Order: sequence, then structure tokens, then C-alpha cells
Amino acid sequence: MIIKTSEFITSAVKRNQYPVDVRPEVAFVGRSNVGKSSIINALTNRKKLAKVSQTPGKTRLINFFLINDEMYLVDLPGYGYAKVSKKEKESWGKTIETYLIEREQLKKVVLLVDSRHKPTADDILMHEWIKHFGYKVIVIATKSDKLSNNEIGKSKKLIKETLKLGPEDEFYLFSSVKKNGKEELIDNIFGDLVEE
Ligand SMILES: Nc1nc2c(ncn2[C@@H]2O[C@H](COP(=O)(O)OP(=O)(O)O)[C@@H](O)[C@H]2O)c(=O)[nH]1
Ligand SMILES: [Mg+2]
Repeated sequence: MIIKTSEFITSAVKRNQYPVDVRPEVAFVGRSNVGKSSIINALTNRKKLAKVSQTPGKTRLINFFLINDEMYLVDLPGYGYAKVSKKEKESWGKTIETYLIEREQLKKVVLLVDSRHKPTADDILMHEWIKHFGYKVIVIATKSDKLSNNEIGKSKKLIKETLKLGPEDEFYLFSSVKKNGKEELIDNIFGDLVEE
């Protein structure tokens, strides 16, 4: 699949702010600063579709991007930023939970983790949450350009073990700087969303 067009449609917190549409959706989620905006820009071949490096934790919104007029890429608010209050964490949880529970056209979720670190307790919970709601998960370890070849092997092993991924679970390493394997990744994330 080739991404020809990508367009920001709207931001939402509450359900009644989601686009009124039936086209299929893929959601991207991960810790704040994991590289979510960067990978969205890399995959869509846009420099500023998603804003990179806003103050961490400041993005509380669900952002909807329309891809090829056929499907949506949905950017969920990042978690795990230390300097937010308990109240803000709760509101983050509600925003995500409502979306995961209510959104019928949501087909799968892409979970981003940092390739340089062991997945956090929040990453593990998020992974279990997504599976609990019955969605297919694709795990992508980001910023792989920061690892040596030797570290790449260790990182894969640590992430798969920590998230308890099986051979059937989809797992990728990706660098939004180098963008190797981008076409394959696009095919796997978006390719089966629209029937042709
Ligand atoms: N070296 C490297 N840096 C990255 C990569 N992806 C993101 N970054 C950097 O990590 C920081 C956070 O990225 P951003 O996309 O804003 O993360 P978000 O908070 O998850 O949306 C920024 O300084 C990015 O330039 C990557 O693949 N390689
Ligand atoms: Mg971001």
C-alpha cells in the first residue's frame, strides 16, 4: 500500500467530538516522548502532520488523520509523563478507555515502546488493556537507530519477554530517522484495513 494523502481532520477528548464516519481506524499509543509523532510523520512522509516534541504530556487530545481518503490513523494521548497530577492521569485513562470501548471502527492498535529501554509498567498495562478489549496489537520498538547491532538483538529479546509476546504477535523495530522497512510496516499496519 502507498500512502498518497494524509490529512488532519480533528482533535477530540469526548466521544461526541469524534468524526462521524464509518471508515476503519488504526490507533497509535505509547509513552509520551516515545516517538509517536515522529513515526506518524515518517509513515505518512510528512514533516509536520503530527507535532514533534511538544512539551511532554501536554497532548491530551485524540487526533484523527485521514489516510488516502480510506481510513484513519488515530493518535492517542501519550502516557507515563511523570509531572502530571493524579487527576490528569485519571482523565487520560477515561479518554483512552472511552475510545477503546466505544469505537466500533477501530480495527487494531499500534503500541510503541522505546527500543532502548525495558518496557515500563505502564507499557505492560497498556498492552494488556488493548488485548483485553479484543484488539489486534502491533508492537513497534522506536528509535532503533540509537542501538548497535548487538544491542538490537538484546532489545528485541527484552521487549518480547517483558510484554510476553508470542511468535504470532507482530513486532517491529523502527527508526523514524532511517526509515528502513517503512513500506513493509505500512503494508502490515494499513494494508488489510480496506478490502479490495
Ligand atoms: N534518533 C531518533 N530520535 C527519535 C526517533 N523518533 C523520535 N525521536 C526523537 O524523540 C523525541 C520525541 O519524539 P516525538 O515524536 O515528539 O514523541 P511523542 O511524544 O511520542 O510524540 C524527539 O526529540 C524526536 O526527534 C527516532 O526514530 N530516532
Ligand atoms: Mg507526540
